[in-house]
Amino acid sequence: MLPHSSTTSAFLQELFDLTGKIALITGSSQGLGCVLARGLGQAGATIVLNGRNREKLRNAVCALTDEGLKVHGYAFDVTNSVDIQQAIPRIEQEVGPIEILVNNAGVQRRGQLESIPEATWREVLETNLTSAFLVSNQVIKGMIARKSGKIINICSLMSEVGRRTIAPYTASKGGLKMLTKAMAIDWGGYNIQVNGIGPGYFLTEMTRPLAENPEFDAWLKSRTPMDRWGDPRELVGAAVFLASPASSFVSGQILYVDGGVLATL
Ligand code: GCO
Ligand code: CA
Repeated sequence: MLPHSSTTSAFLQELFDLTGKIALITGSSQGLGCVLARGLGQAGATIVLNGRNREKLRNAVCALTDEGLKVHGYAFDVTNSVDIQQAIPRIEQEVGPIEILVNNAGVQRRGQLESIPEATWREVLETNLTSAFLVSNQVIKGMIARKSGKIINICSLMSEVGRRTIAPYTASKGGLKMLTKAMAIDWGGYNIQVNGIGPGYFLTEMTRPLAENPEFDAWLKSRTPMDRWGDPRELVGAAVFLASPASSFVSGQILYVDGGVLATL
């Protein structure tokens, strides 16, 4: 194995280095959001965690700080426009300009569509879709002024296909895919790239009930060419790529990280 030449390291550093960049990841005190935040931090970014639960947020900030990362935490509700209008300027004042925004906040509420209460429908759409609109429209002000920025919307396999009992989530993630393209169109002229990551099935709090169900586990593996669940850390590469100069002319794309599920019937 040839040792990494210094020119190779310098080249890679140039392409994927996030040092000096500030990244806000919504819904990042646990789950995929926290794993993505850790990855962006390990790539050099100063990370700003967000969640509604102050206790969970504090624990996540402490854990990532103990790992030597530059971390801040701001508790605000990404479905509440007043909360957002106060939080974003505060973050930009106290930490600095948000150059990378990851709209990750999301909830899953399962049930037969005909028995989904209106309040549940609204909760899913507001958390998974409207939040991206609300938070991005605050962060975009600085990005437009600086003529530079990266937005990554965490879509889903369900941006393309559905399955029984998750209609609100599927609708929200389909909307998020198209909002990603719409953002790329409206904001491309300011040198802002907007892309999505579409995770397949990863082992997280959200999917634990599924993984613990032997039938679902067997079905999922039969539907996945790589025959396994994803490890959340396998999403980090896509996030670093879409957050870095390496993707400077990539916009409006959804990068699916799904073990091949979408490639097969
Ligand atoms: C489900 C799961 C999925 C995953 C993920 C897959 O109930 O099928 O919750 O929706 O969360 O979104 O991409
Ligand atoms: Ca398989």
